[in-house]
This record gives sequence, C-alpha cells and structure tokens, in this order.
Amino acid sequence: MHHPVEHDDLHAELARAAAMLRPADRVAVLTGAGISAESGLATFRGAGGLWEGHRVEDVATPWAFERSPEMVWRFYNARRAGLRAAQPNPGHLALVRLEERLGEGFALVTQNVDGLHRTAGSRHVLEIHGSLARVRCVGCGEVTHRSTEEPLPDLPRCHCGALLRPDVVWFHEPLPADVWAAAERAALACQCFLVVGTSAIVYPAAELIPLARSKGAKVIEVNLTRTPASTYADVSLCGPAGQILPELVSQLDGERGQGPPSPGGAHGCHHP
Ligand code: BV8
Ligand code: ZN
Repeated sequence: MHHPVEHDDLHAELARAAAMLRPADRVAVLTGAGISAESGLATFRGAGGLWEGHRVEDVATPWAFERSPEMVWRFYNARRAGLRAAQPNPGHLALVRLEERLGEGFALVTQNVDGLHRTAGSRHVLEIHGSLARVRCVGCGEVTHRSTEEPLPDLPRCHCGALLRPDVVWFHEPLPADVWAAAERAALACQCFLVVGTSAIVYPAAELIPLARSKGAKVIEVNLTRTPASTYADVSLCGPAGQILPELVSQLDGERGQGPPSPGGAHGCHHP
C-alpha cells in the first residue's frame, strides 16, 4: 500500500529514534505545555496564546502580582479550574512506561505546572517551574498543598493574614535551586534526551537541550512544528505527542505498536 511521503518519513524517523533510545540506560525528558494539549489544556504560545488579551510573560511576573493580585489569581484560578476536566493523555502514560523500563536511569523534567505527569503515575518528576497545586505565603513563606479540585477564593490569604501566591516560578524569578540542579545533572548524565511539546524559548529550561548534547547525548524532539530545539535534534518526530510517544515506547520492547500513527493525526512538521 502506498503511504504518503511524510508518513513514510515519520515511520522511518520513529524507527531511527527507537534505535537511539533502545540501548540507552540513562534517559532524560524535558516536557512543555504541548504534552498537555491533548488533555485539553491550552498551550502558552499556540494559536492566540493569549489569556484575557495578556501574554503569559505579562501575567506570570512579580510586578503583575504586585499591581493586581486579583488579575493574576484570576489567571491561575482559571487554570486550576481547567485542570478539573483534564486527564493525563497517552503521551503522559507513555512516559510512565518509559520510567518503568528504565527505573533510576530515567528523569522527567517538566516546565508544566499542571501536575498531569504525577497524576499519570510518573514518579521522578522535576517540576522546575513549580505547581498549580501548591500555594506560598508572601508573608511567612509557608508552602501548602491546595488540591486543584478545590476552588480558592479570588484573593486567598494565609492564616497569618498575608496574601497567598501560586507556588510557581514567574518570569525574572529564579528556579528552585535544588530542583534545577537535579535537572542539570539529569541532562548531563543522560545518553538520550527527549524534548517533548515545548517551544524551547524559555530559559534556563531550554539550556538543558544543548547541555545534554554537549555531553554526547542523542536528542529526540517531539513537536508539531520546528522549534529552536530542532537545530540540536538528531531526530525530529513531527506529530502529536499523544500519538508519537506511545508508538516510540512500544517500538523499544521490540513489540510493534498498532503501527505508526494514522496519516490523518501525525503530519509533517509545519515550518513556521
Ligand atoms: C530567570 C510560570 C533569572 C508558571 C513560566 C529578557 C528579559 C527578561 C527575561 C528574560 C529575557 N530573556 C530571557 C529571559 C529569561 C526568562 C525567559 O526565558 N523569557 C523568555 C520568554 C525569553 N526566564 C525567566 O525569567 C526565568 N527566570 O531567568 O530568572 C534569575 C536568576 C537568578 C536570580 C534571579 C533571577 C523564569 C522562567 C519561568 C517562567 N515561568 N511559567 C506558569 O504560569 O505556567 S514559563 C511558561 O512558559 C510556562 O511555564 C511554560 O511551561 C513555559 C514554556 O512554554 P512551553 O511549555 O514551551 O509552552 P508553549 O506554549 O510555549 O509551547 C508549546 C509547544 O508545544 C509548541 O512548540 C507547540 O508546537 C507544541 N505542541 C502543541 N501541541 C502539541 C505540541 N507538541 C506535541 N504534541 C502536541 N499535541
Ligand atoms: Zn503566612
């Protein structure tokens, strides 16, 4: 049966990626909002990429919170509410299988604050930008878990009276030092680095990609489009992570998945 050309490309690229991944006993993964897109969560810079007309760079900052904590909490409460309808998708679940295959040799670094990797069953998750399920007091600094299942007040306050903020990393804020150090170690130690669903423009997260490559790791990118990460990639798998990752992980055990993703779903990379 004749396959459209890019379909064969994807098929061949998947086989190449599996051949790189199969022998690796140390694998690191960097995920971004794109892996949660098929769970129904909006990405940041996709179509529109705006929230109430604001760019995430303008809302996720200490100044925005200083100027209008209500507006910033509206943004985060809306994203917490959006999580109530969101479930991990086959992309998240494929990474759980990959961790089961590799054990301690696996590290998952995520820029996402949606907690879906943990919900899916991933164990070793490095949340370098924090989590929507935690809040931090701007007064006494206490960090508490607040399940996204429970709505928060429009302007949540700590028992000490000070304002609470989402326990996430805003622009111009440093990443949690211990989590970031672990992410760097994982990138330096891995033999294969997967970059999934990220536009690779936010730093220092995006630095992990050249860092891994500098130590000789093979880099595999999964995205719908080309990104700045593509220049570092040994293989770029163009298609939805929820279809590509399960197929890639299935090919590792030699087991054939249900065959490469259907032509309709996974298509060649758009070149923006
Ligand atoms: C720091 C908060 C210093 C939580 C986020 C110039 C001026 C000022 C600052 C800077 C500057 N240049 C660089 C900087 C630094 C700045 C930065 O990187 N800016 C960028 C915009 C240029 N970084 C910082 O400020 C960092 N801190 O540098 O501090 C410092 C050091 C010491 C002491 C003091 C200070 C902090 C960075 C963290 C910012 N916080 N989030 C939240 O609200 O979520 S970042 C924000 O963007 C999110 O966390 C998100 O995760 C992150 C990255 O976005 P992506 O995940 O990549 O999502 P995006 O929508 O962009 O892309 C989705 C991709 O998926 C696309 O490629 C799409 O094609 C693909 N896709 C879609 N669907 C699918 C898919 N792929 C596969 N399958 C699909 N189905
Ligand atoms: Zn407090």
